[in-house]
Amino acid sequence: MSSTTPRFAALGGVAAAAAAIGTAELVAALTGPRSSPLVAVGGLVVDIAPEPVKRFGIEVFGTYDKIALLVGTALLLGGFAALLGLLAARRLMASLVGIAVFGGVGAAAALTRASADVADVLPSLVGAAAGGLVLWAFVAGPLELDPWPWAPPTVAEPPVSADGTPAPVGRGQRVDPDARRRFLTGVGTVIGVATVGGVAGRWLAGRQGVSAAREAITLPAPVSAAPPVPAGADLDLPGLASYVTSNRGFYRIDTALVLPQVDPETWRLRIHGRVRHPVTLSYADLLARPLVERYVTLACVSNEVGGDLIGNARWLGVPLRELLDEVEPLDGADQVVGRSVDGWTCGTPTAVLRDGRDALLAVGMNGEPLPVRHGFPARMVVPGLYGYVSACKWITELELTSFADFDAYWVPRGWSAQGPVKTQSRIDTPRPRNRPAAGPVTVAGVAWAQHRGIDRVEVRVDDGPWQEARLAPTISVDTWVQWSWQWQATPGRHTLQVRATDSTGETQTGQSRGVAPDGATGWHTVTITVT
Ligand SMILES: Nc1nc2c(c(=O)[nH]1)N[C@H]1C(S)=C(S)[C@@H](COP(=O)(O)O)O[C@H]1N2
Ligand SMILES: [Mo]
Repeated sequence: MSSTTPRFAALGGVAAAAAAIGTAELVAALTGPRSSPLVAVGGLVVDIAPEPVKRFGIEVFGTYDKIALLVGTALLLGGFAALLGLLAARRLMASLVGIAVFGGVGAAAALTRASADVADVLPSLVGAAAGGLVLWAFVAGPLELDPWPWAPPTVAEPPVSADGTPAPVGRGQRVDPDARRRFLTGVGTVIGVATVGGVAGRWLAGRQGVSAAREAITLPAPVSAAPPVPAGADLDLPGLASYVTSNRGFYRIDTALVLPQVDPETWRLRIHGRVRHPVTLSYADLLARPLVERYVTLACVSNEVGGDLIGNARWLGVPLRELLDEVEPLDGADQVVGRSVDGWTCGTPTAVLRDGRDALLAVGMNGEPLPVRHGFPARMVVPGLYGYVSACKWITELELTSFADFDAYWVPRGWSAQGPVKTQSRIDTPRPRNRPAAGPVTVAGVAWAQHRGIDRVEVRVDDGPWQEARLAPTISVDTWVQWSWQWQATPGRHTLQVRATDSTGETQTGQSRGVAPDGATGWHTVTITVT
């Protein structure tokens, strides 16, 4: 059927895949970024990947785990495409069916996404059609159109074997240079056009975002302002995390491959389930209520000992306790499920939200409307609980239910249904690469035990006695605290360790445990070479 050499067939396959993806991204500019097959399949993979794989992704790539996933997917697709090209050179129909299967997988994945609609299958289907067309043009060549500019290369002289029959074309045979040039130009053109189209599609999709709507918002002043940051709370040392984390510097963890763009005009929060008076609130309703502003330190359960998946911000919002009091949870409704527009859920104990702590339905972060990546227009922030059980971003529902009746997103994936933050401490300076000079060295870091508060931080050198560090002032039991300790450092390699004790008198355990199922334990340990 084809005279294409294997390398060229593979290239044709890659060009077909590029055409498919570029076209799909362009169509997704109309149907929404989450209908892009890359994003939809990636999202499905994130949801169904076994827990250890996901943890590996977060550990190795951290906040870049999503980029890594997309790049990995693209590489994998490229490999498959090359194989499909090879197949096409022999069995065109089979390879076209292969492309159709890919398109079908993309379309099906798009349909599994939360709040998907039928149009979401279009990017995958139109993309697959474009890919099939390109593959056909390259590998089989439309015979009626001769000479077709993208005709597959032909051998200059048909080789003839000893018995006079034409020998099959294969590896190592020479291709007519003109046909070869045409083919490669065709491949280059298709890949170029597909890339431009794909990037344009992404860009167009991004422009439909809610940044403009967000920037137009002026948040009302709180009726209860956050206490000011006490003087000296920020030791302001190089390498030490600042006391208040900027919005740009704040860690981001979520399962969303593309950021949900939620229009505050049409956004609604439905509070329902096992309640006496279900209610639906608009963004304007929220802003019209008395708002409070509080500093709360938010931490991720996937934060390793010494890790940086933690930040402290000033949140503005409606006390969740007040909302719950109004809807009146029924007996037995011991869990409040926060549900995001993208279907993600977290389950928070109703009692925690009503015990008087500053659990907020937040609309503001450090004096601005919530950044889109941190949950615009509204999210939950609950002091003392890890984010995965409490900090639902892009929230659209609060459903009162029970822990017995519903498992939130991470629970069937092996994480604990209850996620109180563990008492932890971290050494920020010196770091191993600093190689300080012998003499006085300031050792400093942060410690946290949200909603219990830190009572004491101790440091030790080379397994020596624990020595008490100085605690900087902090705002409340819901925020982290900076600590420092003067070390008379002597030349050589030394091990520094830190441990914290919370206000209940409990000192963090030195037993090292990983992040699953309910948060890492152990003492942060750094090895420093003193010169
Ligand atoms: N919609 C949604 N909200 C979410 C998540 C998510 O995956 N989807 N992840 C949670 C987790 S695990 C954490 S630690 C916090 C992180 O909040 P941040 O990204 O604003 O730092 O958000 C929580 N809220
Ligand atoms: Mo998290």
